Amino acid sequence: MTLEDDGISCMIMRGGTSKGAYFLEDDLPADDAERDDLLLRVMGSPDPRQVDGIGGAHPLTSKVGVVSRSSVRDTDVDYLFLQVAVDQPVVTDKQNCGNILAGIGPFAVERGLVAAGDETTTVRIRMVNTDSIAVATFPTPGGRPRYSGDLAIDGVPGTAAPVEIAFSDTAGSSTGALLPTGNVVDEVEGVSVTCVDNGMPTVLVRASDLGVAGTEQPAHLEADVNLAERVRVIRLAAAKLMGMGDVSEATVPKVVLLSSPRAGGTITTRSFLPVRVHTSIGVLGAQTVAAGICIPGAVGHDLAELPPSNQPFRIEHPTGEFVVRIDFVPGTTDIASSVVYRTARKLFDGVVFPRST
Ligand code: NQM
Repeated sequence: MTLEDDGISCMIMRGGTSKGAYFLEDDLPADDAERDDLLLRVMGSPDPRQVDGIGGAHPLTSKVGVVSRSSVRDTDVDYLFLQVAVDQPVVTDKQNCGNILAGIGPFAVERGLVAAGDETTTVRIRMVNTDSIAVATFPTPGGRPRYSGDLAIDGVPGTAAPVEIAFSDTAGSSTGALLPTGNVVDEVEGVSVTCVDNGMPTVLVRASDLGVAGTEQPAHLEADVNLAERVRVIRLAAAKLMGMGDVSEATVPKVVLLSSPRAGGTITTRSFLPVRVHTSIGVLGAQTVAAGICIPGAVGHDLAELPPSNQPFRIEHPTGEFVVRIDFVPGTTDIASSVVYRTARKLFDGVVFPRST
């Protein structure tokens, strides 16, 4: 029998504003190339509609979380994030994902990797992509994850149970430094940019420098072919300065267009994924924007309405705002830790049958 005939145990979850397929590492091939080939066939890639697989035909719904018992002391589980391209035969582990992360704790309890606590459960998660730690806490009354609850997050209809996620070592976790080029501002392709990495390598650009307001809806920005080309060349050139090499096949760094806040928040964002435009903003993406705009002289610093200390950052995006609480090392703009609230929901649990090779 083959995996095509027997299928593979799989849970589909919404994690934050994303959706993905969650697997136990042991249920997937040990060889990375074989695993990636299998995941393309599970998700239905490459195909713009992913019609022959379970992918959702958008980068935000073509994601995979791979979970195992942690081999590292002081953490409970290892979480490897894999982005499965929609219309290309590409699976990449080069980026992390804080939205799919929101489902990892509940999934670990569902699969028996972590014992549930009495009312709530805290799971220490090693994010393998960036070798950094996230601590997730969520309700588990009666020993099972409870998904229903009262928390609304922008970009998701309705309400669900909160998943609190605390991060402590995100600065430079993908590139080695909060400011990977060593500069607060670089000139790239005639535009001032700030390259920053607080968990998600990102190139901050003033929206007005690219001839847009920064409040346009994603479909409008995606339809602008001149803008797409400017974003593409800026990203490729900035990535070289960030020490990331040729990123033409990679999904990082992201390019985020910044403009002043319009709804009482901290800053307005439009985040390129890097081709499609995010309908909200990523978790680590939002934390990276927050970290960047705090730095005096950085792109966006003069556009931002920075919150008073002890108040959260409210990062405005196309479907609302993303709230992130950041604790700084006293007297500096260095990030000590951050906390976000997400929700996650089990949508389906069963067996998935990949397309044959
Ligand atoms: O930045 C999309 C998402 C993400 C990433 C992306 C994310 C994060 O919203 O932590 O969550 O930027 O590709 O799922």
